[in-house]
Amino acid sequence: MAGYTLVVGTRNWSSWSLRPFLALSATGAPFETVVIRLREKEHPSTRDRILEHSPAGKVPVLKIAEEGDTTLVWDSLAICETLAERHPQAGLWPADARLRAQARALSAEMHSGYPDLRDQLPMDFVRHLPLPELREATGQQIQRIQQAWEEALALSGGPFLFGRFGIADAMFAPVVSRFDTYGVTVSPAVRAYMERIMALPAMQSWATAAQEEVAAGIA
Ligand SMILES: N[C@@H](CCC(=O)N[C@@H](CS)C(=O)NCC(=O)O)C(=O)O
Repeated sequence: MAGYTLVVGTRNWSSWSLRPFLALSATGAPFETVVIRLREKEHPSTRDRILEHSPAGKVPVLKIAEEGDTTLVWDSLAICETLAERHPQAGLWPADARLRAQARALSAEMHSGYPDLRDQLPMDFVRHLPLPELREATGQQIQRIQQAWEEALALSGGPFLFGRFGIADAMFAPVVSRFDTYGVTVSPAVRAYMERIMALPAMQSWATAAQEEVAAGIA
């Protein structure tokens, strides 16, 4: 059986790391977590430490040890795709081809988009912060995300975006956290979806780890 190690950044801040953590947790496979402190400038800096694990110089990274070899998968969406392929029973992509196409499109939209949202509302998992004055583009991105979630939930019937919890939910989980942190106004359907995501055991365990980082003064 393969041994998984997931290399992640500081849990309170690393939105990219949260996604594969949720997807890997959903497979039920055992895994170890290695945490690298983000925003460390002194040697060994964050960059030095990440480079010990991946030449791409970014977290998250999944290491798959099997048959005497270790395969590195870097990039959050690539890790999720790899897990979907290796754990078909986890249903990380919907079984229905049309829903799967929508789930893929939405995940890719999240992966490559929403620069203003990322810039103005960075993930700060455990804190509650005032909503800054939003640029027009940020407001539009917040509206687009809510519209996309409502459409997906209506299309699939829920409880998650495409039925059971999957990659699209994992990709958007950091946005759920951001909406919560900054008290973004959301519709009742979006609020209910956010509560379902926040209640996931894997989200709770991420929250506990992030709280410990904040209490220790490292996040
Ligand atoms: N496209 C990448 C982005 C990963 C990324 O930007 N990771 C940030 C942390 S959340 C990072 O490694 N920052 C460390 C640095 O830039 O030194 C992915 O999806 O995994």
